[in-house]
Amino acid sequence: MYGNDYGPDDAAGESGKDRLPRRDEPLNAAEAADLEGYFDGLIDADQRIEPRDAMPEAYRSTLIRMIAQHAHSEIIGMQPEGNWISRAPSLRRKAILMAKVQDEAGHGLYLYSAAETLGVTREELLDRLHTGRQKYSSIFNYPTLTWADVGAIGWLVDGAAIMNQVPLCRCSYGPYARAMIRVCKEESFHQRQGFEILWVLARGTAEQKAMAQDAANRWWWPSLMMFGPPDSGEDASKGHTAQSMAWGIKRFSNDDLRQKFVDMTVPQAERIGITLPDPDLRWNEERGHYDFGEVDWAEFKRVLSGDGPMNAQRMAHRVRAHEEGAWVREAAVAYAERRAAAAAEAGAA
Ligand code: BYC
Repeated sequence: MYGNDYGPDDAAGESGKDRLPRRDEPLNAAEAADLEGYFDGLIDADQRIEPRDAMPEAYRSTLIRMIAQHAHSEIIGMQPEGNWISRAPSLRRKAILMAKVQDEAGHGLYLYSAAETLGVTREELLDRLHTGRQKYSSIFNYPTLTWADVGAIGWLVDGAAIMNQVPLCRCSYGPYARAMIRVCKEESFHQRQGFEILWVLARGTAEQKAMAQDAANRWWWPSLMMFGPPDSGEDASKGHTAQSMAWGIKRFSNDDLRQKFVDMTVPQAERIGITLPDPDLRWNEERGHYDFGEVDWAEFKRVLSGDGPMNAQRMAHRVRAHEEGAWVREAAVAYAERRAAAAAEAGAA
């Protein structure tokens, strides 16, 4: 077992805390005898935990839950947008949308790989998804009714995703933090393409403008739900946030990120020329933030329990795609085995 030997040079490390020296030798006897102390020391020094470091079981299982849920969201998130690839309004829009949906598949792959470093297989994670034992983001249980929804997903859903994921580039678990760096770069492109779709529609015909407004109306509240339930003030002890922040997995509360998202997005809506569907939305000079209305948490709970508009369809499609893809997985394994056998034979010769 080794100490934490990655990290300070990547996107992490603005904490200013002293770093433990980089390690490239096994733990000494005292460190090995006090693994919990060693783990806490790494966390206190704001260093990365790597797969080969000892870690408390609860830290490991929290990360498996969170990274797997994130990976599942990426691949289920391909469905609402994939719905529009064959109907994109121009060749340019189609090419951009295909690239974006492929990016989401890639994000799923990095994230399943990151989860696998915690000692769980991809097959097991997919099985947990398909049997409802793990979740994916609530947001993907809403339908994409018009082309403007593709714009709203890019602008609002990817905008919310970036707000949540940029701090995850500083997550204490190395493989997740490193995966997030590339994911966030791609998400920023996605967010801009969504903004641009709505910008163009808002400058089009009256019908196109109405379509952009309708999409924003339908996606605004579900986007605010993406950040998760309230976890500050009197809700501070609810959910996983306090423990995950103590472990350096989460860097901000759900409520803080939601507020940052609202503050970032309201001026963007004004620039596009669409209104956000919240009569309580207004700048609060004293707080230096926008006030906004109450999220419908009963709706969030309904969607999480499987009763959203698209839950059944999303899962049925996912399971079908997995079953129909069995031959690809079998062929890939057979090919890898044949190559390995050929390499072994060449090595023996
Ligand atoms: N949907 O204590 P909390 C994308 C659950 S991909 C469903 O705050 P935590 C994109 C939560 O799991 C976007 N469930 O939990 C892809 C927990 O359940 P349990 C996905 C939710 O984990 C393709 C309970 O509620 N991003 O943007 O500390 C195309 C209590 O919550 C949700 C990520 O996954 C939700 N929205 O914080 C386009 C980012 N929210 O264990 C775009 C990584 C909460 O009590 N994940 N729950 O059964 C995270 O940052 C955190 O896991 C969350 C929740 C902020 C989401």
